[in-house]
Formats: sequence, C-alpha cells, structure tokens
Amino acid sequence: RLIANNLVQALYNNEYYMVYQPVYDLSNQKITSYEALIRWESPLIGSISPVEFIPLLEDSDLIVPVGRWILRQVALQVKLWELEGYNGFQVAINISVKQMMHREFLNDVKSIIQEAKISPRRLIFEITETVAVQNSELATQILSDLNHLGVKTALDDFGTGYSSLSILKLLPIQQVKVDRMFIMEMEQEDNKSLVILQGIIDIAKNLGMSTVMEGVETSEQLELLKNMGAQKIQGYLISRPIVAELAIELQKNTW
Ligand code: G
Ligand code: G
Ligand code: MN
Ligand code: NA
Repeated sequence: RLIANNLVQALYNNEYYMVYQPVYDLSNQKITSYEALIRWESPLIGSISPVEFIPLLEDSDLIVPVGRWILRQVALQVKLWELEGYNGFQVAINISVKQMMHREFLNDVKSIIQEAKISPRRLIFEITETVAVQNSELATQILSDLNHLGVKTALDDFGTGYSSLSILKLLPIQQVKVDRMFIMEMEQEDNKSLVILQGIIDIAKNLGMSTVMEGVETSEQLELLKNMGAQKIQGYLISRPIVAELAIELQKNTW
C-alpha cells in the first residue's frame, strides 16, 4: 500500500512533523528531557504510525534523508526553545541502524549542530539493543565518536532483545531506557520481572548510567518504581508525545 514515492513526497510536502514526550526525573521532580518522535499526517492516507513507515524508510534507504531532516528539526527546535529562555533540559533523538551506519552520519550531526548553533550537550542519541548487538564494533566506534562530539548516548528498549548485560559494559552509553514490557509486567503475581527490573536499575546506577523507565501509565506503577529507586520515568502518566508548543507548557508548570 505504502510505496517509497509516498515517503519521499511526504518529506517535500511537509507531511512529517515531530512530537515531544517528556521524561520526568523523580529526584528533583522536573522534566529533564524530551524524546522527539516523528509523526506522519498524509492528506491522502491519514495518519500513519512510525511503526509502519520507519521500517519502510529503512528498507528504502530513505531513512538517511528523513533522519537528517529529523536531526535538523530537533536542533532548530532546541535553538528556538533556547531563544525563548528554555534550556535546562535535553532532547533525545531515535537513530535507526542504517542512519547511524551511513558514512556521512557523523559529519551530518556535526554540521547540523553547528548550523543550529546549539550545544551538543543538549542532545541525546537513542539506539536500540539490536543495532548495538548486530554491529557491536562499528556501533561502539560511532557511539564513542558521538560522545567526542559532545552528545550523550542512550540504549533504547533495553531488555527486549537477547543481548546480555555485558552490553552495558561494552557500549559507550550514558543512559539506559528500560523497555515498557518490564513496567507492564511489574504487577504480575509472579515477581520475577520485578526482581529483574530491580537488578537492571541497580546495575545501571552502579555503572554510573542514568535510567529511564518507559511506558509508565498508572500511579500504582509510579509508586512501585519510586520504591525501587528508579530515577527517571516516561509514559502516558506524565504525558503523551505532544507538539513542541504544548510540550514546553509542561516545563512551565511545577509538579
Ligand atoms: O512514537 P511511537 O511510539 O509511535 O513510535 C513507534 C516506534 O517508532 C518506536 O520504536 C520509535 O522508536 C520509532 N520512532 C518514532 N519516531 C522516530 C524517529 O524520529 N526516528 C526513528 N528512527 N524512529 C522513530
Ligand atoms: O521504541 P521507543 O521507546 O522509541 O518508542 C517510543 C514509543 O512508545 C512511542 O511510540 C510512544 O508513543 C510510545 N509510548 C510512550 N509512552 C507510552 C506509554 O505510557 N504507553 C504506551 N503503550 N506507549 C507509550
Ligand atoms: Mn526511543
Ligand atoms: Na524505547
């Protein structure tokens, strides 16, 4: 149904836009970052989920120009917020494997940061476990290069793949985003998931990494996570991903 042509047209017709989901820090009760997520509203097809079109972008290599567009959009948004006086938080960007492995990736990152005139420290790059495991040597090199540029790196959807904990030792990452599957399973009778989740929280903390619990939807989950010493949370309980203007409104409110 969807073809590469639609995906290219969408870029030139401004049908893609970014939304931002806050990450809330339990230790200081502040929004310390936002995750940027792409959306596609097609006048012909309606709204299409990134779950559907991101794989198509990857298969057709269009993830490279679209990924570049995402980077630029986010960098410009960070600059805009900065000019409005909002700069006490970071913004995370999801990076696809093909985008990251592309030879121009680091140059693109560097030049987009320079063009937007933002500090690289404002950005976090999220990569998934699968990316890291499939291409561990190259992934390690690129993540390390990103760190040298001054951006932070995070491991997304942690715990869903089949990687071992040693990946946390191997990869130059500063943050672990725990997959929402763990949060969903927290309240099950059988407390195995809880024990594993506690282990992940403690290990990441002891390795000096920050942790984000994804998919927190209820206050019961929040209470459990507080008791486990979780640091940051993300999910519908705090906010859905929303457009930039609304996302910054949350920044103004005190929690
Ligand atoms: O935003 P949503 O939860 O619907 O995202 C679904 C999936 O699409 C997630 O796996 C998410 O990481 C991915 N995704 C959303 N936005 C982006 C983006 O800007 N770039 C990349 N590479 N993936 C994204
Ligand atoms: O793979 P990644 O973690 O980047 O995907 C983020 C996706 O998770 C986005 O599509 C976002 O819409 C979705 N998401 C964010 N918070 C929640 C939540 O509390 N519950 C559910 N079910 N999905 C969420
Ligand atoms: Mn993510
Ligand atoms: Na994730």
